[in-house]
Amino acid sequence: MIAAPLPQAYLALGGNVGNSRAILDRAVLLLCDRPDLRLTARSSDYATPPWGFKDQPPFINLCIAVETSLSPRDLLAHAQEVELKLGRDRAHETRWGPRTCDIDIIAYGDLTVDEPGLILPHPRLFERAFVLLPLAEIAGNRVIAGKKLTEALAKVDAAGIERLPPMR
Ligand code: A4P
Ligand code: MG
Repeated sequence: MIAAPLPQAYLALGGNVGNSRAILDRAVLLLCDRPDLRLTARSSDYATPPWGFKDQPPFINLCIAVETSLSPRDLLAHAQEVELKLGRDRAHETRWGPRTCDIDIIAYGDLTVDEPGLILPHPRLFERAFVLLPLAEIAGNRVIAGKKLTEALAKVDAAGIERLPPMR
């Protein structure tokens, strides 16, 4: 019997509190430390100017691709558990303000979801060079919500974003 291919999801990670590169590296390890989720691609780390609320330190951002048998809801719950393990404290955050580790689901297969607490594809994807740049590195030809990622990237302002060399 040939097994059906697992859904592929894209996750965006970001943080600007603490040693963000080490924290996000650990987040990728924790996310993938289960048998029903497999890492298939990981972008470089990027240093990115703060978006939204500007008066805060720069962020580190990266994107990963995973194959998973988790449902979108279970994937979100798992990502939020990882955020908590890494010290995220939602009770003391301001919207778009500083955080240790934020994990967004950018897309899950070609699924469209618009429910309380889960919107797919991520509603602010096409405004955010700090997501589009790392995502285009690992999936430039991928089309999300009818838009090819490399073409979406060409339409946003990526000034000040720096691709970082590997840590090791
Ligand atoms: N939620 C709904 N859909 C999703 C989804 N597809 N993935 C809900 C993840 N979560 C989703 O999340 C608030 C709620 O969104 C969750 O409870 C979940 O049920 P949050 O992480 O507290 O989001 P937020 O901060 O209020 O809003 P948003 O738009 O997700 O912002 P970010 O991305 O979290 O904003 N600048 C740079 N350069 N780099 C960054 O990484 N990040 C932020 C934080 C601001 N500026 C930034 C960066
Ligand atoms: Mg978020």
